[in-house]
Amino acid sequence: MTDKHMVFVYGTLKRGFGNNRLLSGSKFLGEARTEDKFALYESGIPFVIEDEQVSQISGEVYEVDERTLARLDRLEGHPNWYFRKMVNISVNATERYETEKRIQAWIYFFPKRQGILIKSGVFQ
Ligand code: PCA
Repeated sequence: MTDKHMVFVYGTLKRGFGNNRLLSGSKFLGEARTEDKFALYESGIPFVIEDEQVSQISGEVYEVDERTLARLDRLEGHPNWYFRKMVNISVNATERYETEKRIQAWIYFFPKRQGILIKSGVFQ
């Protein structure tokens, strides 16, 4: 059994965006948001900044295997471009009888502000 990792994605790895193909073999766990506030910037591509508190960030959570995580790291340039860290995430209920779940998942932060601030925390 290979290791499983939870990954929270907020940008080009989401459904409907080009890089989501890297997650085509991974389990989608639901739409989600960060528990803590961060800052989402965009200049063509999105960047979440760890040390600025603007809004919760919206995205999706996937369960990925070791190999997929390594591919994501390569795509995002971890740890030299984006860097991956563990954060607290609330995953939306997918069924009416469910409640939201609190989990810990990896997120790709970016080290410096770039482009315009998206105050809603939603990249689209
Ligand atoms: N890809 C990663 C980080 C930013 C980006 O565009 C993601 O979707 O979470």
